[in-house]
Amino acid sequence: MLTRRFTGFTAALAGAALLCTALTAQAREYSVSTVLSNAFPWGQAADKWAELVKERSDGRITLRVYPNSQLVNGDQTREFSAMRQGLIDMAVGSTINWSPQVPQLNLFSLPFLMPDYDAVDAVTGGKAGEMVFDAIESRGVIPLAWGENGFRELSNSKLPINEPEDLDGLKIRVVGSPLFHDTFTALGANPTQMSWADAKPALTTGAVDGQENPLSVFDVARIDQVGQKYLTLWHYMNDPLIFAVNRNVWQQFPEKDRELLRQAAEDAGAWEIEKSRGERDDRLAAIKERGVEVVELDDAQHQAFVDATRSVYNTWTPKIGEALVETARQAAENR
Ligand code: X2X
Repeated sequence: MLTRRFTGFTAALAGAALLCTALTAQAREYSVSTVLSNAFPWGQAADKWAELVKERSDGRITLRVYPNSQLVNGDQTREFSAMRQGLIDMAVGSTINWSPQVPQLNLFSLPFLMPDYDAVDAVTGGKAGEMVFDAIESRGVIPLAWGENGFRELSNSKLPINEPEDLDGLKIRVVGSPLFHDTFTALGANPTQMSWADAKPALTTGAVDGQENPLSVFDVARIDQVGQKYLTLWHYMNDPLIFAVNRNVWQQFPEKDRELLRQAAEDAGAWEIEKSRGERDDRLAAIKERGVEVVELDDAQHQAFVDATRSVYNTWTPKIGEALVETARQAAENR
């Protein structure tokens, strides 16, 4: 009896030891944070990254995507800090949401810095992009590749916006950087900062009159259903995404896995950028089809918005860094 019990106990111990070995030998799962789910290009970019990494590592490395900013309780402006601290292993994040911790990331939010996709590619793919990546790395996070949330367009429930004066007094939901507060204040609007999680409820109740987001977000989140009847295509900023990894996590990977992760991020980013740009016309058609009144600005109207926000560009340039802004400006100009 005693012997049998003892045998049972040793067997259990041996079993536990085996389980431990199996667990340590088993590949670790790495968390990847995103704000938007895979109903949107943003979440699809993260899924693609996970898929490529799994495939190319023969299942050794598993990335698990956690959408809706759930790893930071909905507060997307804390994503970068959480990744730096190691609460999150990796992220595909917006430059806007990380800009409170990395001031250089405000570059992309400078009003009308990048007029078209070629300008975006010239900035992210050139010296300015390298400078931005250096700034991220100096803050303890390893950036790997670019993706794209898209050109942010302006919607509201009250009236067609053709000129800055139309924004007078409108309550606009804005994202996490104080730069947006300054931009909308310069335009005469009444900006309120809130997370994406709070934005749709605020639009639904009429707590705010308007918002700005890429067409893909407007389309997939069905922003037209919460009373946003007017949409102005002013392309005032492009919102790039960055694939990145916590530094300690990165350092634990052998060189060949780092290369695998980086290449997979680049391929996923390029895939997502092409797909999301390619879908833009169809999204716009779908939005119009639902009865949203779309305003496209002529050159003079566009210039009026550029002029009205020039002061923001000038005030924020030294905060971002004169050299970085100048490098980006030239890249955009010589695209
Ligand atoms: O909050 C937003 O507007 C969103 C989803 O576009 C970002 O996270 C920047």
